[in-house]
Amino acid sequence: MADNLLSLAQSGDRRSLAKLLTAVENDEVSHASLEIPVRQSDGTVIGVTGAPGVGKSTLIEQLLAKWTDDGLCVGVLAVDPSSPLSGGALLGDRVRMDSADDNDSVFVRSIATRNHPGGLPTTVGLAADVMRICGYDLVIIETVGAGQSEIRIVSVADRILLVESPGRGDEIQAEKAGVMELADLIVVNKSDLDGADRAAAQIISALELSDSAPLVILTSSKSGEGILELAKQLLNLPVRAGAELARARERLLTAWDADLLSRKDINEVLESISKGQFTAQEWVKSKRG
Ligand SMILES: Nc1nc2c(ncn2[C@@H]2O[C@H](COP(=O)(O)OP(=O)(O)OP(=O)(O)O)[C@@H](O)[C@H]2O)c(=O)[nH]1
Ligand SMILES: [Mg+2]
Repeated sequence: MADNLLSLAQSGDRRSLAKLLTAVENDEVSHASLEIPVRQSDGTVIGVTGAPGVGKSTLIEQLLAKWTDDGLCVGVLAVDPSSPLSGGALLGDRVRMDSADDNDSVFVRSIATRNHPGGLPTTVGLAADVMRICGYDLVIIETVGAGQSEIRIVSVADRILLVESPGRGDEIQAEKAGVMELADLIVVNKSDLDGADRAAAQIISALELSDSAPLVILTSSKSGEGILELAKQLLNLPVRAGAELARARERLLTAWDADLLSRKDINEVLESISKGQFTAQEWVKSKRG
């Protein structure tokens, strides 16, 4: 059944692609069952992350307009935390991006993160790979970058764009540290607002110590500043050695976690640890032999 959906989706049938992505989301298919290889990183899957409200979706819409004008087909995966708090904003996203979805060269899909402890990056990775082999030249993954689990998701991407905006204060420093390490490009969006230059200068000075700092660009979805440059840069982002290593680390941890959590005896192990029959460290050691 999934085979059939895949070949229909590859021939351009959008409903089949939508159904196939649902099967991916529900963990009903895998790279193996679909007989598709795990993609090698080639710069075509781009993660876009950043705090809530910095303008990620608006930026993506503008990039879509530019790229599709240039003849590219683009898939978008919006990773949806499904929390009641951000539900409103995300619903807004869907409505807005759905208008882009009328266009045959764009396919937008939300993926819910609930009920996916640890397994989500694998799901998102497969969804991106499916879009790529169905003819989408680029796949953009939008995720709200607020914690470790989002870093994991974003590490599925070949290149990472971190979006910032002015006036978010110093609290950004701590939260950013992990993602900055993974980013290939940092955008200070909303450059039409006060404080954008200062925010960019702060980021650049925070990066001064690193060997291969990511490029920092100012953009505004309102005035259009920097959008064309961003669209161009994202298609040709060089691999940043430090980021590649940091992403490899996240991918390894993800694969390791997924493997561990899929053990048949995982519930017994958890129960024994919770009852104090052995410690987590003891169990890990015993498995290492
Ligand atoms: N002034 C200004 N406002 C912007 C700009 N880009 C986006 N906004 C506004 O910022 C708000 C949030 O934009 P979104 O694109 O939804 O931000 P987001 O990062 O996708 O938000 P979440 O998905 O909820 O994390 C909206 O009200 C936008 O109109 C910009 O360049 N300048
Ligand atoms: Mg958004």
